[in-house]
Amino acid sequence: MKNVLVLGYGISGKAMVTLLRSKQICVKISDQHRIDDRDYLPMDEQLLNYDFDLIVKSPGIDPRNELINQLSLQCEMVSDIECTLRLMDNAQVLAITGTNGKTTTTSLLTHLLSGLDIPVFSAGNIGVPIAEIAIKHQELLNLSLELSSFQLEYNRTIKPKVATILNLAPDHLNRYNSLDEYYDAKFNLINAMDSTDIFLRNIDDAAIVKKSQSITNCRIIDFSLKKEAEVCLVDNWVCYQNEKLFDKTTLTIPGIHNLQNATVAVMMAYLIGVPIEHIQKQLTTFSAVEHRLEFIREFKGIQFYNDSKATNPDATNVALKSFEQPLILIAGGFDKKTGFSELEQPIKSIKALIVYGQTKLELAQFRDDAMIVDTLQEALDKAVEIAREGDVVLLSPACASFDQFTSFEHRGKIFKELVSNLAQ
Ligand code: UMA
Repeated sequence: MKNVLVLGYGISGKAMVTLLRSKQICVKISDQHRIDDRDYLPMDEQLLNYDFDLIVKSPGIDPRNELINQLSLQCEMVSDIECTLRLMDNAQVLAITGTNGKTTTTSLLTHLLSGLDIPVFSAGNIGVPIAEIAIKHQELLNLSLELSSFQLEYNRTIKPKVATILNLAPDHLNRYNSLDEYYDAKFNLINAMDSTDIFLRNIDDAAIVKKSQSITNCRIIDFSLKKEAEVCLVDNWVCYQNEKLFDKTTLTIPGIHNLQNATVAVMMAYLIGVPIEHIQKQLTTFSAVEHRLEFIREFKGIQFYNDSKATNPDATNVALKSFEQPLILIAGGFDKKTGFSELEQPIKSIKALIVYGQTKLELAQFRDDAMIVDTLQEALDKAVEIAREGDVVLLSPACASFDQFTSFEHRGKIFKELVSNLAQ
């Protein structure tokens, strides 16, 4: 690797450039916005005239863009993850993708691997560019890697020791031409794995089972919370073969989806040789990830939860199943063209629906009494007006945030501020 073009100068692009320069590799940088750097090149067809031996594309750049497509035909194009791993020989990679639960599982895995002789770091879609880890750490380490479909679009060489696809559900349909294409991008995760590597397969997910029929390149271990499998529930225990891994009642994170996330994280830790006593001890001290079914406060007997990370209908569906109290749902946001049909039934059975943002009318059609407002502040005001003691007010948008916020973290932070400011 001598001459590399980095496309996109966001957090992953910047870390990538720093890493490449630290290895004395010639770098050019291109971004749709002009940046102040001696190696900047405008993002236009002039790029086709250069002779690069590798192009690193930031995940946010759509590969269907004409220029990007032409560049990828002319030169090998990879993600920042793939490029960084080619430059790292000190990492044992444990990789997690799927539509929902990635961040919780990645964080939990990191927690389970903490306190051992080998240090562990979370990286990838979780918000930490992998190149940042490579710059700072040359020692042997475990990498708990959260990967989005965007980061897997071209993958040919990422080779995790253990990998999983947690689940598959419609998302990002503004980026892919079909659901199949989105699911295929996720399955690129296992392209380079061999018989020494393990794919943890969720056999409770029909789409995963269907798409994984022809996998022969790596070892597969099936897990299920509903039926018998190599990893499954026996009474309250999640077991692997004859070994009791953990008692589900010791989990600190609620819901069946979190039991599944924990099963994966525990199996990954177990498969790389972490003692089961250490895993079980760590499990009891893990707390929920910010913006994911995060309890904010109780006000006048009403509980407020921030689930801003629910950026697709499946995630909201899971959140709705996690409560038994009367529920007031605040939903809506940027339109990713996913459609919301899977929310129709669950939304009918909750106490009230308040919608805001770009998708508000599409969501409102599921209930005649849906309350339609414009902003998150108005949505919260409405929720407080109608909520009674014992109710739960849940922000679980089922949509991305970009119509009114810069990110789901921004949206969640604002919501938490608004809730915290509710006067006693
Ligand atoms: N840009 C272009 N042309 C384009 C699009 C973007 O030049 O067509 C430029 C922008 O001007 C900007 C840069 O690219 O300067 C932004 O790059 P990026 O959008 O790839 O974002 P990064 O800041 O590098 O962050 C990325 C991930 N972003 C996306 O996938 C959109 C982060 O995931 C990830 O945490 C980070 O790398 C570190 O690995 C975020 C995300 O929204 C959280 N992920 C999606 C999701 O979870 O649903 C997939």
